[in-house]
Amino acid sequence: MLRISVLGLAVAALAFTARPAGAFTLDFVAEAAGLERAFSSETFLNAGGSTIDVTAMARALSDGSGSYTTAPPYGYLDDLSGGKDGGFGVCPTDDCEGSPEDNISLNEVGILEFDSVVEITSISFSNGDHNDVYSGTIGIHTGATNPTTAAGFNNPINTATLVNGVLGPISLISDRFQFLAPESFGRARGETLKIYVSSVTFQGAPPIPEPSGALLYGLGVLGLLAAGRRRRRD
Ligand SMILES: [Ca+2]
Ligand SMILES: [Ca+2]
Ligand SMILES: [Ca+2]
Repeated sequence: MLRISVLGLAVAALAFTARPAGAFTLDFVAEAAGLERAFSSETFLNAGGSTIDVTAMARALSDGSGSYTTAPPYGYLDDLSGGKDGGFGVCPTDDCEGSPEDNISLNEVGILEFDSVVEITSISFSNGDHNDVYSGTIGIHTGATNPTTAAGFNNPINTATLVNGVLGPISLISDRFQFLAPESFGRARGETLKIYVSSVTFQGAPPIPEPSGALLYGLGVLGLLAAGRRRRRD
């Protein structure tokens, strides 16, 4: 009887701890429209007007055979090509205007850093030809560490699960996400194995269960009742 009451109060208490309201979409295709550019780091979204900032950056795998062993690459926003979506890519220099190196290719890593923990629920990708991504494995690494190999990425996702280039619904919870193209997971290279991150949909992280004021109050009342019962029995 007592256990059931405590459980009921705990459930009621959790219901009060709601996650930040709303889902947000970070639309890199829209961000790039008419304003294609390279950046070392750039903040893109102030979600909900005040709550969540997202900063995009780039780095290279340090053990890779790519051409970035000396200088770090730049993040890049690539505009439409032939009317087809591009988005967030990585450029080896600060200028990829008219260059095919503007996407995330072999050993390049695109990074999104949020200023609070979020849950990513879907991601859309385009490939180097600005078509939907359908082949290979995309690496998404969550957390603060910087893996130096593709194998070190903790969320390698087979793109066979993508529909129209969209990965979702998924649940990736972190404040830092790193993206690696299919090219980095094998010897094959080609435009179909490069990626742009076209858009990311996310919401505030699910609440971590913790005693709330309501639960503590409920437990206090139960304690008083139990004490009263013990006193009567004595
Ligand atoms: Ca392009
Ligand atoms: Ca371009
Ligand atoms: Ca590139």
